[in-house]
Amino acid sequence: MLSKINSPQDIKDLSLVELEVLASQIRRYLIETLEKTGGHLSSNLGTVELTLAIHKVFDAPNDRIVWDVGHQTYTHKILTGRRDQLDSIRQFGGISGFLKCHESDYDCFGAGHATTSLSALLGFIIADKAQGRDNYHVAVIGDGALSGGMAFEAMNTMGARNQRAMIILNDNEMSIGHNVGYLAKKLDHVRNSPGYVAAKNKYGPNMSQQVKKTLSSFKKYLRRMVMPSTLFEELGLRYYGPVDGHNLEELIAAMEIIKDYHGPTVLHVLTKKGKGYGFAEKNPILYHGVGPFDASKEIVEGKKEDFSAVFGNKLVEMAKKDSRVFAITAAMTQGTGLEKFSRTFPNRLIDVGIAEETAVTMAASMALGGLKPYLAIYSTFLQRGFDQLIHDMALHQAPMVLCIDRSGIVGADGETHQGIYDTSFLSIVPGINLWAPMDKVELEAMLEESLSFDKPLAIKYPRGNCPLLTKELGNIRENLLYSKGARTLVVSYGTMMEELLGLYEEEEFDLYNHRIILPLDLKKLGEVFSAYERVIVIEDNIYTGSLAEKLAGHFDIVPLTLDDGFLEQGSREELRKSQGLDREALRRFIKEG
Ligand SMILES: Cc1ncc(C[n+]2csc(CCOP(=O)(O)OP(=O)(O)O)c2C)c(N)n1
Repeated sequence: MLSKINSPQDIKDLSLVELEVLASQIRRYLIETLEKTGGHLSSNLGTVELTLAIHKVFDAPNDRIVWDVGHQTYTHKILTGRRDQLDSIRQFGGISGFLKCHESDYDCFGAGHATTSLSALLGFIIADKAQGRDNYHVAVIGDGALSGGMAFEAMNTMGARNQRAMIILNDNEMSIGHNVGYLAKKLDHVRNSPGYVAAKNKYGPNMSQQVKKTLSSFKKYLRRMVMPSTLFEELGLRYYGPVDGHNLEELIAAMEIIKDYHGPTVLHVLTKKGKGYGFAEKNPILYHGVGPFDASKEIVEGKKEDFSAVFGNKLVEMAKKDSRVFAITAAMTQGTGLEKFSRTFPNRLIDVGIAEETAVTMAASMALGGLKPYLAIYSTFLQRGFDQLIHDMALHQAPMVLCIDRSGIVGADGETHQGIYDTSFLSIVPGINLWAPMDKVELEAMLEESLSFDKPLAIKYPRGNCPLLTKELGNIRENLLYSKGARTLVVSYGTMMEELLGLYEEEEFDLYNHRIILPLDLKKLGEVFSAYERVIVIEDNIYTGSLAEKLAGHFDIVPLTLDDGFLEQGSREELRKSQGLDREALRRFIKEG
């Protein structure tokens, strides 16, 4: 059946039984494909029926369907003409792992970062109404994404405007890890509320028959749950649910009943992350994002020595001897290497949910309040806390530490996730100190040094393996010159250093490890640079705002950076090559200019 589905029109006339068969075929296709490509497995297995129901009930692309983050939209891609391209997902030149407006007319709004969907939906409602369109507006947002402030900002306006909209809350009790915060508890209450349990017990597995018998009694059931969900009602959104997100009949009936309500509604849908694939159901965190794997076997997590793990281990060591050390994460405990910290010091890890703005401001006041907070955050997500960096951290000179993970090229997640802007946007934050270790020794030394550092500090490091390159550390608060008396000097830091140290062994140039990126010590740099005929500055950051651009304002240097703009998806090697930053291109550039 799956091979005949080329657009949402092809599912409109399918019977319930046929849709159920299609759902299981899609699940199998997802597992078989992701085995080869990798991708966001658990979240996608959880949204198969939900996506089928949405495309059955609504008429995309005329009706607007906005997906939050977009990592759970593989079934949507399959149903909207991209089935045969799924095996290129997240690869160089292939389809995106998220939604992109230019990839399909059915992707009305692209994303990658969480919690933009409700604000985006609001904009479409206003635009469509203003131009006389009478289409439906649907947003799908996860319970994790709902922890972000933008969702509440948008609901606040939606409630006041009181225009027709359906917010589908895809509640699987998980963000990437377990969901946190009071809201998560509140949603949990709904699952376990006497009302829901009683209704489930009354209609039980026969809920579907109940639906068939009379839609109006199902409607009553949907509204019985108002009690535990006053949160939405108080904001002026009408709450319905919860419904079983893997029961197509329930889902379709609920959407049909609610869709013509004149104001904004919330349909609370309960799903299971990893649904239908035992290993992923058992460990949805591990299967949230996977590389290629063998579906017949459980993935065994190897011991990692990436930058995140080195950071996490070192922070545990520091916290043991200094009770001021606290860790902060915005829903990224696993990704940022803080799992061990969370087990060792559960009360000293503050997970604020997908709320980067709060994470930055809270870190600032924790620091002013006498603690030593380490905010571990991906470069790309720190973008959301930019105002807070200036207004709360810098203005107060708060001695907090930003531990910026996934700096530089990140790879398969593409444009929305590249960490290629951080040197640029941090460099305009007044008084910022920005350090970039090239390896394990430097990262550990910088973290150690940070304990007694009393100004705002950002330490940035890339995704992936943390090498051991240091032969001589020197004073970690200063930059380091590797010299063989050449006439060309290459200046770089962090991620690019591994490749450059390799080339240094083979080619005729000196190398300056500019690990203290900011502030610039112009006097010292002037002295160093004056000994060379040519100075090349190499970085995996866009040119505007880069170290290279700053140095070009003072010295005669040749920049080699990433191009300004967006950087697509692909492996780090492919992307470096596309930007002339791979080993051979670097060699040529250094030799020939
Ligand atoms: C602003 C931002 N912070 C962090 C992330 C990383 N992230 C991607 S998916 C995800 C969990 C989202 O949970 P939920 O919305 O419940 O979706 P689920 O995967 O459970 O379906 C997180 C934290 C992000 N994409 N954007």
